[in-house]
Amino acid sequence: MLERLKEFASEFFVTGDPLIYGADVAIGITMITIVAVLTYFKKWGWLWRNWLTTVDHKKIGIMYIIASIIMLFRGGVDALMMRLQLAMPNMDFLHPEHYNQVFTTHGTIMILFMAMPFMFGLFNVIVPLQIGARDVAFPFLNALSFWLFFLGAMLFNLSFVIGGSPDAGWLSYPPLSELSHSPGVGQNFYIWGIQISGIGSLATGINFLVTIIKMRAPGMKWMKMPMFTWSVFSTCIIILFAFPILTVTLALLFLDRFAGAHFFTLDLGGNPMMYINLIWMWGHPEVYIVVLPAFGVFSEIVSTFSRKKLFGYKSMVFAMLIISFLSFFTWAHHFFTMGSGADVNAFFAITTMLIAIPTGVKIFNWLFTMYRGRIRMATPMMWTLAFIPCFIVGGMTGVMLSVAPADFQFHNSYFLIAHFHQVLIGGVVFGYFAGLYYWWPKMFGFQLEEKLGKWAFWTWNIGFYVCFMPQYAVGLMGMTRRLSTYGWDTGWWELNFVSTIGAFLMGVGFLFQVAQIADGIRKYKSLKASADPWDGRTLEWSIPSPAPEYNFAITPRGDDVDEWWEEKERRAKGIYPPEQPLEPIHMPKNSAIPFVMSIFWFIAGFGFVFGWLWMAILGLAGVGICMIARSFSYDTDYYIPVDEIKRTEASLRGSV
Ligand code: HEM
Ligand SMILES: [Cu+2]
Repeated sequence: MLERLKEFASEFFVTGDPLIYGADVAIGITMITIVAVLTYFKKWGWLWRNWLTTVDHKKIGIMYIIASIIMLFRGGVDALMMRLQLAMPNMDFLHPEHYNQVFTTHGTIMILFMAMPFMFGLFNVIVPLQIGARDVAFPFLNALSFWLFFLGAMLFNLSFVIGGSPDAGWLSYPPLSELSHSPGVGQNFYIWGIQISGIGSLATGINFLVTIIKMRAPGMKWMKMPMFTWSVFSTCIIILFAFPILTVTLALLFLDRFAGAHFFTLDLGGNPMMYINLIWMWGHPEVYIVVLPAFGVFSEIVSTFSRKKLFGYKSMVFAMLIISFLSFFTWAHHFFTMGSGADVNAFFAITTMLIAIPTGVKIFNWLFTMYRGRIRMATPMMWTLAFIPCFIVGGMTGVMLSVAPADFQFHNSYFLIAHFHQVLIGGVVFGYFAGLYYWWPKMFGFQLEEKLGKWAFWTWNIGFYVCFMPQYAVGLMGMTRRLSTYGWDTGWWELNFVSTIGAFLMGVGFLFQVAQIADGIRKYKSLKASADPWDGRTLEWSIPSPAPEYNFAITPRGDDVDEWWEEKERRAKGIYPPEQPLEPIHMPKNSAIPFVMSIFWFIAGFGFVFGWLWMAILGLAGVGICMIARSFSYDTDYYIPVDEIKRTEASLRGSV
């Protein structure tokens, strides 16, 4: 009996590596500390009422961002481990099979569990405030989306200590990801972690589409919407069409592994290339999903910090919609080498190049917005300025990759790694950082000090170029991606060594950011932010920081793109809007169901990962019961009485 238990435990838990034991201990200690702190300060009730059961879009947004920063840390540690391994030839720090796991978890976590939730966090906090709404269209669904994302991410991360990590790359190509080649449970963790969080992403996409279509302030016509909201709208259209493809593709892969189907196997009629086509039909749109909101953030910041209207508003909108559309017709540029022939490759090469046109239009619009503007160099603007050249180079190398014959050489080399990190870091990460710095006062009610922020900015930026510029070169010299080591005779080591230094500089940048935030939290009383610290232009700056739970005491109007700016101008001339009477505000009630239901999804996912059907069925039954419970709960809303609104407004406005 004891022997069998031991055998089970040694398969169930990941063993044998000191790094993992170290991580086990760290995870254990962190958990115990969290539980101890919550118990000691009697914060369990607070945690439950204010966070775990909340349906408030602002709090959900904050939880998304916290989770994504933790994931940035884990993905970043993965990256540094890989860079350490590659710093010198013949290094023995990560063994090949371990290296495979690390690049797989790094890529998956960075895109799905870092970029996506960071983006959803910004959507959540800002979109309702920008369009003058009280919440999103479906607050309950919104909470459910968050918890599905969170528990999906946790399921994926669990593979680090239980069962073993996936190691077939961030897109899990078959035949490598099939049972024949990956008999362990790692790929199952990959599939279920992404499936569960993917349902949440699809629901968020729908939620924000409906919110933007139905809940804009009176007067806010389509062409009066703030640019960030437009970017969210275009992104959500892509989510709506792309995520179902991901769900189906992973479901088919799971059927192959779980039920012996042959969709993508090498034999019995399966075809791995089918998977690769399908996954990129989601995967390419996915990269536009994460970058468009960054474009939205930059548009807001450029105009606020240049104190000018955004140049070329309409062309910005059309550029984004065209990019959303085109993003669905470029997927095959990821495998020009498949052998589909010159005509097919030419089609996908041209569609890819076409995307450079609307993107170029946007870049010129940002430049023209700055032209003759009175530019202020606060941190959000600095990240925006750094983004522009970085994204131009990243975009240009993308156009180089899209030249099909040339791609036979670039394909799967470090040239590609450098290219996509340049657009993902220079575009997406810099964009979300800029957004976080820009809206931080609105989220938390205090300002971050700029000094550490500037240190973070410079270390990240210098680190970025030091890390990735050498990779273009080493890629052209023949170094391929997913390579766990190389010899002295390759002539690659100097460039790799420099690259590793750059990676660690970015790590230092991250530490500066953590220090900046910790410092801000310590001194938050003295850093109190006003309602409108940047002299903003859109409606979110018209209400106190942080926004009260009902957002707007009186529904605002949205007659102009820069409604709040116009309003300030009118007020300066002494024209005030007529007093409007306050009315009770209709609000959604908190609910435990999203949290509990997602826990059941987690249980079901875990059951499927290990092929324990009883557990999967138990989990799914729990999900079903939660759905039924929700259908029969009628007590889901309440009104905030006028007195209470008056009190809240007086205390918030009084201190501003
Ligand atoms: C912070 C600095 C970063 C560094 C130093 C870094 C470094 C690396 C390294 C060394 C690899 C493995 C290359 C290989 O062996 O093939 C890699 C792969 C990858 N990275 Fe990063 N990375 C960083 C940030 C990011 C970010 C922010 C994202 C996405 C938002 C990202 C997405 C990916 C993806 C998708 C892969 C491919 C994984 C695969 O081959 O399956 N990385 N990165
Ligand atoms: Cu692509």
